Order: sequence, then C-alpha cells, then structure tokens
Amino acid sequence: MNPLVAAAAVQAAPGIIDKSFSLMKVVFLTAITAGGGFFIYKKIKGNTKVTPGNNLSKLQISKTGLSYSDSEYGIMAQSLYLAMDGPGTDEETIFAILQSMRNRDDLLMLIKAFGIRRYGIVTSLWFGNDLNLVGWLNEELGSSDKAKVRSIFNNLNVPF
Ligand SMILES: [Ca+2]
Repeated sequence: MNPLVAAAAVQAAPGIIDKSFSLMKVVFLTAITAGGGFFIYKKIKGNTKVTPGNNLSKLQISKTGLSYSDSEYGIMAQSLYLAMDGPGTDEETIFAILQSMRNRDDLLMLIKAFGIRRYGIVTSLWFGNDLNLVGWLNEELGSSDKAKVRSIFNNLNVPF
C-alpha cells in the first residue's frame, strides 16, 4: 500500500490508540515491507556486472593526466549524488559533469570519488543497495540516457 494511502486510512479510522503514533507505525511498517521487498528483489536479481568501482581500492589511476584537483572530483561526485538521490533525476547536471571528463583517468577519479553509496527507494537513508556510480546511473536513468552515458564511458575506454 502507498504510505500516503495508508496514512489517510489511519487518519480516517477512529481509534483509542493515539492517532499520530498509529500513523507513524503504519508508515514505518509500509516502508519496511516495501523496502524489504525491494531489497530481496535486488538480491535475487543480483549485480554480476563488473564495473570500475566494484573494487575501488584496486582501481589503477594515473594521476599525471588528471584535469581536476582531488577536491573538484569530490564536489562533482557529490553533485552527481544530489542530482540522483531522492525523487526524480537531474539529467542536465549528470550530463554536464560526465561530459566534463576529458580522459579515462578523470572518469575513474570521479567514480572513485563517488565511491559506494546507499541507493534507497525514497532517499538514501531508507532501505536500499550499496552501489557505485555505474550502479546509481543504471538505477536513475532511462534507456536513451543510459545509451548516452555508455557512449561517454566507452569513448573514455571505461565499461558501463
Ligand atoms: Ca532519484
């Protein structure tokens, strides 16, 4: 059940239990049920794809050709996170950042700076999966945008 529908149903029902507590409980249980189902689905579906960032500590990056500073990769990674976390997707920001990657090492640094972040259903704080940048992009983007990202990655000799 949609949490909002559940909340409305609880609010409409007369009860001896404190309504706000009851409402919180229903929303929480709905979230657990939905989150649990999603988690199990993801576990069954699996993530067998080998992408850079699956093993961040082994990512070989030559620092000599980098176009940006460490903190700039950090800021860009955080901007990507904010463009994807929560409802909706800010595709414009995602592509602006990805297109500013000039070489393979730039993109690998961005992937490393993004690291592994919890991807949730509603926000990153809710139940979800730990994913790298490639995993996040795959969750957030539609098929035509994924194709665009794939060509950016592949042009820089990075699998997607
Ligand atoms: Ca989102």
